[in-house]
Amino acid sequence: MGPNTTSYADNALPGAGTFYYRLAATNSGNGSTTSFSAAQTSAAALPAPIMVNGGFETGNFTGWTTGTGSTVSSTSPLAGNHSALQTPSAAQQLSQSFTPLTVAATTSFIFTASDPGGAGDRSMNVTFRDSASTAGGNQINLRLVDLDADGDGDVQIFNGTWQTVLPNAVTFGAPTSFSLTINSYGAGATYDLNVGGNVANGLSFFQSGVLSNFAQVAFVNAQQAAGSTFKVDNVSVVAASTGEPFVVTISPNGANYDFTWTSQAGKTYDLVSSTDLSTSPTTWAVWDGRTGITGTAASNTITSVPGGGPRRFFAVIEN
Ligand SMILES: [Ca+2]
Ligand SMILES: [Ca+2]
Repeated sequence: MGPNTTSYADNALPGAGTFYYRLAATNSGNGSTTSFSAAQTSAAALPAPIMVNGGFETGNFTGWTTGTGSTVSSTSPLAGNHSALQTPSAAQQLSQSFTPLTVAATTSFIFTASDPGGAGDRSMNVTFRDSASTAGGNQINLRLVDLDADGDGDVQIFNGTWQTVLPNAVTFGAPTSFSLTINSYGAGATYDLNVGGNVANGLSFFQSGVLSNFAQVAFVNAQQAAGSTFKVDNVSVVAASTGEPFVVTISPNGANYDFTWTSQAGKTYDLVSSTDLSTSPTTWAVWDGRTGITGTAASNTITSVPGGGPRRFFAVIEN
């Protein structure tokens, strides 16, 4: 970092957890002392895994709700040793519910589906529901069809009528990876579906205000033709982080220092310190009586903190 740099954003953290950064500052004014400080940064907490047994590697439907026609198959699995296999019937579905999400979430899965046969015949439906809805209620529906019976699968989304968003994008019988993100925009907004930002053909689709939250993924084989099947595997739901990165800035203030960090109302903060890094900052002593600092939205600043010698490490602890 260059001279007078007072902040650093690390966008390449491996995941949730607490990360420690050593900060060395050199003052060549008198050609002698190199001072050190340390700032502790916690990455914004990422949600725990949302889907249970999304790869069906338990060999059964642990975590899932099934209708008729659902089996776990070890024949030609799409990933690992097992996939879910769905055959058509009148009341079939394979679903999993989870704690309702109110942040953007991306659902991904691998699937393979057999050709439904005729023009417009359906093969696989995928439904996204909120916690209040049941089949036919508030939901976002996708389906795989072959509208023109050319042997290539077309992806449609229901928006009052079925809209084709990815024509001929799926080869029947070939494993296909698929993902889409459900977003919520603005205060109090309901979930919207936005497809197309990451697909090769550039087509897009937007449907607003469908869900009040996101709480279930369901796979349905609604094709009535005998013999139509699909497999699905590696189903995952990844929610966007809800927190802001925790950033600590240390600025010289005369002979002392000012500390500013991203903070939240309702939290309290302690400034702790140590002369070495051999112990965890959670065990460090409060420095300069700076404890129980009331958090305010966006950021907190404390001023005129003594540095305490040529080398000392600091951490801000969020409580
Ligand atoms: Ca699997
Ligand atoms: Ca087609």
